[in-house]
Amino acid sequence: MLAKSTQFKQMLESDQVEFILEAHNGLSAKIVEETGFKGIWGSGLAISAAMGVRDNNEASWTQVLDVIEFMSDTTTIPLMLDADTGYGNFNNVRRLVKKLEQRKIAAMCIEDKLFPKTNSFIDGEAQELAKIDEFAGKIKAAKDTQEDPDFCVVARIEAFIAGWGLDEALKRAEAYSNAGADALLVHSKKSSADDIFDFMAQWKDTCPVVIVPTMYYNTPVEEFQKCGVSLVIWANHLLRTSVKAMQQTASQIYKESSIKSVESEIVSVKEVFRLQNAAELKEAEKIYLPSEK
Ligand code: SPV
Ligand code: MG
Repeated sequence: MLAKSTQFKQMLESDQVEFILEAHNGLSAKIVEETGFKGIWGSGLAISAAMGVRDNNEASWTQVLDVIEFMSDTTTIPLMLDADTGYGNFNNVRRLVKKLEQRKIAAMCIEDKLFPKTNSFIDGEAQELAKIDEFAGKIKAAKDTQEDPDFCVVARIEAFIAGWGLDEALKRAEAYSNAGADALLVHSKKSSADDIFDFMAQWKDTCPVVIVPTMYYNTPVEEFQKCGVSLVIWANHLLRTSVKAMQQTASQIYKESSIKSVESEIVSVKEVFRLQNAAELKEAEKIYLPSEK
């Protein structure tokens, strides 16, 4: 089997548009893989929400690292970590890359905002962008640090989010591509994909483009393929569906003071054991554990 980083690089470089789905812990990561997805988005929003904190770097970077270690251990497909701003300056980024490679994380995405970051859908226009050369330095530092040649650094451009528009987005794209980024993530909060189409029409295509259509979910994916997007991230949908399921089940059990009616609506305990691969442990015990006569 190809290294996770190589799998990810091939997705970025393939001719067709590829899709990865958000996960926020080992279990959801496993479900993403089992479903057939070729990759996992380690979403900062979803991981922080699952921890019960805000998407403002309230969880420390090593706490995030612990979560994605579980996600990586339980899967064979590549994971791209949403590493926010890189949790500091170029030096923090260098250490991060080292730790990610040790955990077989295929890629990281860093965004050109300031630490501590704020989610792009909260007062985007009020958010300050990083200086272009400072952010380019982070990208270069990451690329100079990685030991696995296929580890990917995706540079996320927040120019549209912060209200700067196309020219600024293109200027940043060129600088980040020159700094060595393996791909650019162009983010937009519009309900149409106009920002993305405008960008793609002008982009010189020196490196692949990644998008996050959370807000422009109505746009048919063929449009993304047509304009040359390489990778689409479905960024938070397992988190959001689990919130709904948990709210419904919690409320039903609370109202009925009984677990009888929810039983047929939730997975069996056996299914949980299957996802945990309990069967493998049984087999291993036969080999390694002396049986008591
Ligand atoms: C995330 O999933 O954490 C992202 C995408 O960064 S967004 O929430 O759209 O900023
Ligand atoms: Mg994020």
